[in-house]
Amino acid sequence: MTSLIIILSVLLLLIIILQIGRINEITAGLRGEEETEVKNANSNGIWLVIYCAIFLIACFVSAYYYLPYMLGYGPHQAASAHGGLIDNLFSVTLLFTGIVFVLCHIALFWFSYKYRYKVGRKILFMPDNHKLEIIWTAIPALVMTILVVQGLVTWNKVMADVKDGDDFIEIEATGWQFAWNLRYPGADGKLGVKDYRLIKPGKNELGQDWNDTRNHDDFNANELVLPKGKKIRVRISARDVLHNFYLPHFRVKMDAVPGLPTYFIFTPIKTTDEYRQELRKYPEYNIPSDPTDPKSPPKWQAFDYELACAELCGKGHYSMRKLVKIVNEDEYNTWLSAQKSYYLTSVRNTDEDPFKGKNVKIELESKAIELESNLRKALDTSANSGSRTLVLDNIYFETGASTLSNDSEYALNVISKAFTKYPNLKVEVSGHSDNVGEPASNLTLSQERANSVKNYLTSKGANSGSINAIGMGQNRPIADNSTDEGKAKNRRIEFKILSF
Ligand SMILES: [Cu+2]
Repeated sequence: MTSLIIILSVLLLLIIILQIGRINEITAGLRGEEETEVKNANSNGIWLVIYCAIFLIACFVSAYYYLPYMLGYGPHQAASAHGGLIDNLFSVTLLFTGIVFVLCHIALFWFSYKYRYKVGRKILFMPDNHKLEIIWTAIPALVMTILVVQGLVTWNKVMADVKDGDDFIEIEATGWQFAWNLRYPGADGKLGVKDYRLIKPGKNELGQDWNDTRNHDDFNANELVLPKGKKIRVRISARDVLHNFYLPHFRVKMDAVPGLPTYFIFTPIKTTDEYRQELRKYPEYNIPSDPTDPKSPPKWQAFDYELACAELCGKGHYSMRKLVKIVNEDEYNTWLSAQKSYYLTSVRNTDEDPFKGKNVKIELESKAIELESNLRKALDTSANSGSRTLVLDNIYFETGASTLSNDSEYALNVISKAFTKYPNLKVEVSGHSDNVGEPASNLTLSQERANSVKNYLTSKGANSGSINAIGMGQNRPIADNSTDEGKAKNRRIEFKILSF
């Protein structure tokens, strides 16, 4: 119905215009052609000048009206260290093109008024004019040169890669239809290698090579959380089609190209909260964020930085939006420590894990850190003496033998440091076994294993008289020997602090 009304109205309008034209023709016939033409030319000329004035005023008023929403103006100053350079580039370009825009429009409309039809006015035919040609070629060429040179200088500054010894955090953003995967390097600060041939949907989205131990602590984040004031290098790649890694508030924008990794380096200089406080100063951001709910928080409070895909990559393109949070160093570290390694949570000891059933460095290291803190507590004179026995579940022997495996070094190094720190430390090292095999041979093996630990510690400087090594065999289980896990718990070395 509405479209029918619209079609009818347009038709009616056309008929009216047609009729006006015919009336004009008839009156021209009555008055004389020339008189009418002069009159028309006069009124056309005047209306064109009026239109030009209204148009230019509207341009400036609308620009002023939208100033608080435009990047680079009002509260939207760049939130990155390099952002100002890019804003400056836009401002200089806008200045030149703005001058040309205003002057051209004034000239265009003024000329159509000034040189409107007049009785007896002759048209000047000018085939060419060298001087004019030179002027209107030289000025744009000069302006273009200034813009291009400034652009190149800015590009080289913004795109300079990190140098050896630079302090920076490297993360990775991989785009696909339709999501971003954000990968952080974990505690080692290094992203592990990946290979597209290893990609397995739902199991290994990036194709991370689990043989590379640098992958073991990498984690994927749902939001881009970054600390203020730290240099960030983003590795950008795509898995299917072209995407674009765009952080508008940081003036970061780079294509994500399948098969061709790109990068962008930037330093956030405003936390999310600081940016919100800037917005708060503007009345435009003090209205409810949800226009239908007057009780919703004001716009400034609902503001968040965002990551978008700025390439029209398909119909789900819009859903590639992710939240970006810039926080202080402390908050960042708290967030970091709450993140879980993808390998340890989803790959470890599955069929995908090349280290299935074996120790991995990351676990050995975290067990060593745990032991260090337990040992510190055990040697704390203010703590009660009940906690002076430590169960060492991270000392490993070769199967059925008393030879220490290399993986034991993580735990033994922690222990030997205690002997250096406390020269009077006296301990009892006891070996325990599960109930598999003969009790007598279990007793012998546990004694030999305790001896191995003692020998290792004395080789690292501990006094042999301060360590009493004993074998307990299967006599003191701490878990149920009927399950595999229970047996594993029972095969252990205990470290009892006698005095220090
Ligand atoms: Cu995309």
